[in-house]
Amino acid sequence: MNKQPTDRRALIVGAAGFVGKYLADELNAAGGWSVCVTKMPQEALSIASVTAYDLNILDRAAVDTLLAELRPEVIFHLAAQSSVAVSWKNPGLTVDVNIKGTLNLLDAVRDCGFSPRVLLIGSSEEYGAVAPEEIPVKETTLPRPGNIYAVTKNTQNQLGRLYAQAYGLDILSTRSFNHIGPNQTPLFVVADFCRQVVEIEKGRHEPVLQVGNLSAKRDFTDVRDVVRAYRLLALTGEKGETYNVGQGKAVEINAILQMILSLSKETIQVEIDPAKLRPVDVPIIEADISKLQKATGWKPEISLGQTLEETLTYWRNQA
Ligand code: A2R
Ligand code: GDD
Repeated sequence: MNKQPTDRRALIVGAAGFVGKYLADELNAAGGWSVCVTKMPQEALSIASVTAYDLNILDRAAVDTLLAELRPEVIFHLAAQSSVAVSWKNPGLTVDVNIKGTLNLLDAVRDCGFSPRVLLIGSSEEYGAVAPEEIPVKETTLPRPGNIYAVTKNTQNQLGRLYAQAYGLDILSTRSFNHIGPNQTPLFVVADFCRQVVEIEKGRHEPVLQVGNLSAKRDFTDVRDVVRAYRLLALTGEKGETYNVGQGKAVEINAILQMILSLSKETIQVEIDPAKLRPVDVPIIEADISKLQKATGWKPEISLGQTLEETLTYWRNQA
């Protein structure tokens, strides 16, 4: 893809995880963007027509240096400790990366001498245990974060709003609901279930699938729809605002499990693994996406069934 001098310069921070490559592909396919990405020094990342830089966001001086070198017009901040389960086990790391790391980025943007737009990727987990009458949640719903990851993402959101107000920075935030698709790590539920089914299909595991809390309801969107929302928000979202990014419909984890099991010919038993149950797991998280739709015209296009099929196929194609 030829980069034009007029292309918007995008920097994706934390691009070697699940979402980063999809976002780079989305920007490249849409055209009009010239894309650079960052990864942690130990991570491998190769994306066609994209330059990757090593960056640990806990190193403030390194953030300054990179911004001065690249002078991005839009920064997509994906870097995070992104797992709720891991945040219970490693709260210190989660606080460091998600709060101190974000602060380093915001301070670097404040001091860089130009005015990039920054899209901070937050989480639906920020809402926590809302009352039944507050479902689906709007951006104005009072957040009551119910786990360490959620607390850090809500702090990120508040820092973003504060820096936008106090310093006039062009910062906006998402609250992204569960996103899924091929290439996600099996720390997360759909990838975890698909990987286990394939292990059973390949005869590497007895036909018993280990699960956590099946009664939770979550709002799942294909990662390719999610990154399209991020691109559109970068173009037409409003400074200082927060946008829910989700499907707008919650589905019980048990229903997801049954859909995945129905895609396999194996007869598989389901067993609860107490280690997969969390100290707190809010019963339902469902998005009101009218604000996002009004701002961008976005709507999800990929069905849950298609995403589950493609994710299972992805795992079947792994060695
Ligand atoms: O922890 P690693 O080695 O997997 O690297 C992750 C990276 N990361 C960092 N990057 C720069 N400086 C740090 N100190 C640092 N710590 C972690 O951020 C990983 O490559 C990336 C995040 O990718 P995932 O964990 O796969 O998250 P995903 O699904 O791409 O979600 C993107 C955003 C995150 O902010 C989530 O909290 C949110 O969407 O849902
Ligand atoms: N991981 C996992 N494994 N979760 C399970 C399992 C299992 O075997 N069984 C049931 N669950 C339930 C969890 O208890 C939770 O209610 C739900 O499935 C989704 O869990 P995860 O897929 O681990 O995701 P998450 O909701 O904790 O966090 C993800 O979504 C957030 C947005 O809501 C991550 O992508 C976060 O980064 C993101 O912000």
